[in-house]
Formats: sequence, C-alpha cells, structure tokens
Amino acid sequence: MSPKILTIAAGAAAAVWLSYTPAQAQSPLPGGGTARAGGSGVVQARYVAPTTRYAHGVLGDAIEAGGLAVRDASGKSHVFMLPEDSVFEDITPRLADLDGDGGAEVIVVRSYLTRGSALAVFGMRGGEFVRIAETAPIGRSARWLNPAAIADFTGDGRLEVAIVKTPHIGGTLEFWRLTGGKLSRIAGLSGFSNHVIGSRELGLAAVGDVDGNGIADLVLPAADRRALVAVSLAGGRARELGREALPAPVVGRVSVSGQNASAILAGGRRTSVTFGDLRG
Ligand SMILES: [Ca+2]
Ligand SMILES: [Ca+2]
Ligand SMILES: [Ca+2]
Repeated sequence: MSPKILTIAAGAAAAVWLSYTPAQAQSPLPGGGTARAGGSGVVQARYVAPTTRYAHGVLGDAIEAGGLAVRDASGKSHVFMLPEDSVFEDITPRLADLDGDGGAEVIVVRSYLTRGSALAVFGMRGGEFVRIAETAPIGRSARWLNPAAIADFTGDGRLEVAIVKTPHIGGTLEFWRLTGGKLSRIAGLSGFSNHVIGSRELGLAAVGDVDGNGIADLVLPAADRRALVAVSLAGGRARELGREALPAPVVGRVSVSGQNASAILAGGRRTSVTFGDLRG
C-alpha cells in the first residue's frame, strides 16, 4: 500500500515533506482526536507527525503536530505538512462548513515558533487539500489562542468562529468569519479565559440561547475563571448578556441549557448558575 499522502497548497508556504517519511506523516499526535463530518468537503481530520520543535507546552507536554491528515468525501487521504517555522498547537481539529458550500473546512491552531499562534482554515478546493485562510499570528513566541466554539452567533445563517487569544494572561474573545476566502474579525471583547495552563481540557466554553432570542450565545469563563459570562453577537455586535460569580475557578467543561449554565470547578465538583432576567 502506498497512499498518496501529500497535497501542497498553491501559494501557501512551502511544505517540507522531503524531511518526513510517509510513516512519520501518518503517525498520530499522542492524545489527539479525530474529527468527523458529513457533506462534500473534509469528512475526517486529525493531527499527525508529532514534533518537539516548539518548546511551549501549554497543553501539558511539548509534543505538537507537524501535519494535518484528512479524508475527503470521495475517500481520498491528504496530509498537509507544515514547514519547520510552525506547528499545530492543538489536540483535535474542528470541522465546520464555514462558507456554506456544503463541505466542511478544518479549523486549526497554527503556532509559529517565533510569532505565536494563528487561527487557520484548511479545506478542499478543486480536489486539492489546501490552506484557505489564516489570521496574523499574535506576534510573540509562546502566545497561544484557544478556539471556543463555532456557531451562527450573528443570526445571519452563516457560521462564525469564536476564539480566546492569550487565555492565560488576560484573554480577548474574538469572533471571526470566512468570507471570500479570507478570515475577517467581526468583533472582540477583553477579559476572558477558556483554558487552564498545562491542561488537556480545551472545552471551557459552550453555546446556547441564553436570552431566548433564537440566536446562539457563547458562555465562557471570565479572565480569572471565577465567573461565567454569557456573550451575544446578535446582529454582529458583541455584548455581555450576563455574568454569574462562582465559588471556585472553572477547570473543566462548561455546558449551557437555556438560561442555565454549569461548569466543573477546581476541586472537581460541577456547579450550576442561572443568568437572570435576560428573556423578554
Ligand atoms: Ca465549506
Ligand atoms: Ca452568522
Ligand atoms: Ca441568544
């Protein structure tokens, strides 16, 4: 068996695949997961080609991924190998149809060794697996971002990607959309965190309709993780809907149902809060 393992994006930074054997390119990231979706685009994605070339380790070890392996709707496999200047600093890629063409794109965290993390989108274009768009990196080494959720937060029927930049040092919540093959920032709010440094748990945020207006809202911890905050992006305007204090910092998964949210706190217990008086 000799699967075709590499597609190089036209116009993207040169992939350095000659320094990797096919076996390395198919070796999964330790502890990484596989994302799956239906539709006509990418249907399966995981990180591969573990590397220690970025000594950062916010995800509990200094082993990150040098490649992104996917399967497309026709059953073909592709691997995108990053050049030596960057890694995928993440655990499981996310699949979502960001441009509404019926096929999922892959949403990933790409960290540059000297410039920190960027949000990047890969996907199928003309039968090739390519990098579609990427934000500018944060600008310094060891500055990371954690995607919070992907949903239609504006209410226009298209998906937005919510991320928290630098969640360990006073994070900024930002909403991004893919339009015309580019990522554009819709809005941002400072004062959030959705990760505990060194933890493998990335899910400290959840989507629900907290104010009952039919549009998805995001619930995530405040910067000190001692409160849960509900944020709306209805109509493209980011605003805080409510904030509920907690007896200990959030360390685990957040969930939302209507006005109620819950989270795992330090010490291991799950605590619930209710965002009051938000429903008209
Ligand atoms: Ca798509
Ligand atoms: Ca939208
Ligand atoms: Ca809502």
